[in-house]
Amino acid sequence: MEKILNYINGELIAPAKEQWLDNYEPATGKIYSQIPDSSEEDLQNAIEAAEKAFQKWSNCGHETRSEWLLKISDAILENSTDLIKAESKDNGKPEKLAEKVDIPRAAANFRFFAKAASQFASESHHMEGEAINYTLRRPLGIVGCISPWNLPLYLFTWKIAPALATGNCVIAKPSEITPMTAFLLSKICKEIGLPKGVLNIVHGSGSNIGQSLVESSSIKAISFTGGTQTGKKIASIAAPQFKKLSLELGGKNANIVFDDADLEKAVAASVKSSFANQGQICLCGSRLFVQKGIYEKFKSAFLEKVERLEVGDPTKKSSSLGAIVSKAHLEKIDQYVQLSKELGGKILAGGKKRNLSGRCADGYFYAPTIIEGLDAYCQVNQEEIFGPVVSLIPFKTEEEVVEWANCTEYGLSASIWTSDLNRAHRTAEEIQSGIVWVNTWLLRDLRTPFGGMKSSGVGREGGWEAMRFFTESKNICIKYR
Ligand code: TXE
Repeated sequence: MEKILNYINGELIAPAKEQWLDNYEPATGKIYSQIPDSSEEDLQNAIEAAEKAFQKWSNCGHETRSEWLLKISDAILENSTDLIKAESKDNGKPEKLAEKVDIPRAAANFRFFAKAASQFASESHHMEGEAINYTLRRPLGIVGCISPWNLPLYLFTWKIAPALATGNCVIAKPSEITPMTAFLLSKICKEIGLPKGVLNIVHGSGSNIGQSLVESSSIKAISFTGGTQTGKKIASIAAPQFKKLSLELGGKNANIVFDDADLEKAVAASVKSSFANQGQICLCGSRLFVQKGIYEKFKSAFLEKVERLEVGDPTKKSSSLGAIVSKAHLEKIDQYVQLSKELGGKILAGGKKRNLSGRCADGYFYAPTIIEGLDAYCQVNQEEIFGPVVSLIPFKTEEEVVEWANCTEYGLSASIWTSDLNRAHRTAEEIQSGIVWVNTWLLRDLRTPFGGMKSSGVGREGGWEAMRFFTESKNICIKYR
């Protein structure tokens, strides 16, 4: 049975207490590896390593850091075959999705912030004839990066890259449900000789090593992506320490199709935004609002495409949906679908687990599910399901759909489909979310601010937002007359 190891001070080592957690393959329901259930001792070793490395790393200059990040990016691409297989096996997603999205994006994250490191500058403010102010931006020190299981390497590297680019040393904890590609990343970093202690990867449960990481006074910031409830817990610990916090949390995103939308494009994109990654992307459009005039046409075209989606073995090219990440999450999804029936919802497609044969007979599979007939305020349309489940809701007017889109506690992203430019700008302005796509979905420019409002989080990732999050600014004023 393969044992995943911690990466501390440049070495791959077992947890001090030799305690391990089982790691499951979602497609087969079988344990296929073990991960460290790291403890306080492992964290202290990692902090010591990071403290030893910080002086040199924070002063080696942006060109050197930029070169190291490019080396990691190149090495990810060189190892992409293994990383793709590992990501799919660990998360349950189709290999073709890991190949198209997860692994290329992990390499792109390091490349993007390698370039950012060489361009990052700050401001000066001239008091004519009297003084000059300049803003000095210095790294925070040792920072913590904690990531979820849905886009494992993609989100793990999205935090680590800017933290390293700005001269911090990092202690990173991947989800205990999908640790494998983080382990492969640590092997890559060891292989290329990344200076010891600059990046430390500790594995284990959120309530154990995760919580210790947040609690430690040696950790000057936490960049977290995960559930809203966990975000609240982390904030309650970090806030009294005045620790910098970036929280990317849950979503219950609106996907709004007006009568004048390009029907074919809206349907095709809505299939993706409803079911990509088994609906386990916080940016998925789980509430599909369709204006009455186009509702029936949209519904039949959408249904026709969804019924053709294949739920299958993630290693098969023909599989559009792979396995749900865990048994517990599969049950959570099914409970919401059963609840929607009790609330009077009509199941237009799916609505139950999928039982596959062969090696996947005991895997965690769920049919892409479309629910109709539930109002915007019911529990199923208010709470995050985070699975291949979408609620189809007809609406009459722009005012009505904006009110419904904004009526949840979340505010992460939204999509709007219309050919009326004024309406696009008007509605985008009204929607309470950090990200709005018009006539597209998940089109990403890494320079843009990424994040949500309300219960979807605090702070923004991406571009200069991330570089500023991981630095402390100091204004220095020099009087010269
Ligand atoms: O979250 P969890 P999950 C949301 C998504 C869903 C959830 C799925 O909508 O609700 O996250 O991810 C660690 N102290 N997003 O279930 O449990 C845990 O070990 C410190 C939104 O993984 O919050 C894991 O590494 N750490 C997002 C990480 O937190 C703790 C995109 C996330 O675990 C901890 C992805 C604790 N007390 C998912 N408890 C977006 N907005 O982009 C757990 N962890």
